[in-house]
Amino acid sequence: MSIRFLLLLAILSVASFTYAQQKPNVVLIYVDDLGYGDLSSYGATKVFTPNIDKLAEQGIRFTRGYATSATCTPSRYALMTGEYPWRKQGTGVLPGNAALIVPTDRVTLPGVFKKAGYKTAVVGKWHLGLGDAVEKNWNEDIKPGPNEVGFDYSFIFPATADRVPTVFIENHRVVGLDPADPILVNYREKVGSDPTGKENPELLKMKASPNHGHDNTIVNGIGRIGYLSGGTKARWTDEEVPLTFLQKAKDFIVENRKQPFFLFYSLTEPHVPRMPSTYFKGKSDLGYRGDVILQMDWAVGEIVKELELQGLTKNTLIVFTSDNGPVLDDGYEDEAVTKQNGHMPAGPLRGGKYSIFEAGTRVPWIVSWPGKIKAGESDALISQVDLLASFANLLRQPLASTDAPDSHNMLRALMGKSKQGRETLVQHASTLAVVKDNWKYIHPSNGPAYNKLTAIELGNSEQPQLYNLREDIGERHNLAAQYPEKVEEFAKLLQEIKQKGKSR
Ligand code: NG6
Ligand code: CA
Repeated sequence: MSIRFLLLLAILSVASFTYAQQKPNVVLIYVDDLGYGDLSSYGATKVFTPNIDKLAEQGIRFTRGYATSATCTPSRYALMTGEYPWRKQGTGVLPGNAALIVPTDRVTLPGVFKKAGYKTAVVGKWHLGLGDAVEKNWNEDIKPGPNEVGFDYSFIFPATADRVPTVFIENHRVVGLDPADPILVNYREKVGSDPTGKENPELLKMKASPNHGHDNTIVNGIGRIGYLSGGTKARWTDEEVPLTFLQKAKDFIVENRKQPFFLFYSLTEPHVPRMPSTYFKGKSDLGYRGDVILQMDWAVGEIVKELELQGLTKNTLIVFTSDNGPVLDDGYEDEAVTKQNGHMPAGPLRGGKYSIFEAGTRVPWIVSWPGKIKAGESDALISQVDLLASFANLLRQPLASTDAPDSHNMLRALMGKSKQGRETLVQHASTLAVVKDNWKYIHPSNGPAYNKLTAIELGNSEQPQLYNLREDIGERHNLAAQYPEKVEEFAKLLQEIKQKGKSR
C-alpha cells in the first residue's frame, strides 16, 4: 500500500467518523406523485416552489435520482427494506385494507436509525399495509404496522387519500374514534348506508373522471375507492390533512430536539384527490394540482423554519424526493388537465407515473445539510433503495450480507463528495429496465404501450428498447436495432441481477 493511499484511507475514515460522531437528525421528506419537472429548481416555470428550491440551492440537486418503481407501494417497500420490490410478490399498489407487507423480522430504514439510538417517526401517508390480515378490526389496536417495523412513533393514514378508510392512525389506534360508531371497511361490497359516488353523483363536490372508479363511499364530498361505514367523527376533511400532518411532524421535531431523530415525513401532495386547504385554493394558475404543489412547498418551508427555531438547522440532514413520477388525470376532474397551461410535470422526460420511461421513476431528489454539505449539483446515479445502506454507513451500523440486498452505500455521492453513483439501476413499472453508463434497456413486454385513462405512455413494447440517455433524455430514438450486441449484453445483465437476488 502506498503512503498516499494510506493517507487517503485515513482522511476518509476521519470524515465518516465525524459524520457519525455528529449524529445528524435526518428528515426524509417524501412526496407523492411529484414529477421531475414539477419544481422550479427542476425547470418548472408555471409553478414556483421557493422553499424546496432553497434546499436545492444550499444542498445538492441530483439529476439522476430515482424511485425504484413507477407507483407508490413498491417504491416505499424498497425505501423501507433496501430490496427491489419486484423480487417480492404482493408489493403492488395496495388497497386500503391490505395487511402489512414490510417484514417485521428484517432490517428496515427506520430500524437502522433506531439501533443507532435515534428516535424515529413516520408522519403522513403509509400505504404499506396494516395488521396481519385483510380482515381486521379497525376499532382496536391495529398491528403490526409502522411501530413494528422500526418507528417509535407513527401518525399516518393507511393507504392513499383516495382509498378508505379515510382516517388517521396514531400508534395503532384510529384517532378520534367513537366506540359507539365503529368502523367497517370493505373492498368488495358496500357496507353501511353511506352514499356512494356511483349512486349519488349529485352529492360530489369533485367529480370522479369517467371510467376511473373512485365512485364508492363518499367522504367529504369526494368518492373513494372502497366502502366505509361508521367512524363518522374520525373521518378526515381533505382540506385539513396536510395541516394535520405538518403539525404532527413539527411536534415530533420539538419533542425530540435534544436527541437525534429520524423523521419520515410522507406528504400526500400532489396525489389525488387534490383538495387544497382554503388558503391555497386558486393560488396557482394550474388548478388544484398546482395549488397543492404550492401547499406542499409551503409545508416544507414550515419544517425548515421549525428546525431553525429549534436551533437544529446545522445538524439536520434533509432529503427531499418523490415516490414516483407525475400524472394529471388520476381519477378526478380537478382541472389538472384543462389548466395545464403549458406546465410540464415530467420536464424533458417521457412518460409519467406507471411508466417504464424515465418520467415514471426519475424524480426530484435534493439533499441538504447546512454546514456539512457544499452546494452543488450531481448526476450520480442513485436510487431510493440505497438510503438504507447509505445511512447505515453514516451511522456505522453494520449490515449482514442478507440485509437490504439491493441497497448500495451511496453516502459519498449523497454528501456531494463523489459523483460516482450506482453502476447499474433497475427501473420498475409493468416491465423492468436497466440503466448502466447512460444506456437504458427496456425489457420487452406485451403490456399496453399507452394508458388512455391517464393519457400516459407506459413504454411497453414487444420489441426490446435501447436508449442513450445522455444524448436522448426523452427516449425518442430506440437504438436496439443498431446495437444488437448491447441489447444482448443488457438483457443478460438484467437476468443476472434478477437471479442473483442480491446486487450489493
Ligand atoms: C390507481 C388508481 C389511482 C391511484 C393509484 C395509486 C384507479 C383507476 N386508479 O389504481 O387513482 O390511487 O392507484 O397511486 O383506481 S400511488 O401513487 O399510491 O401508487
Ligand atoms: Ca405515489
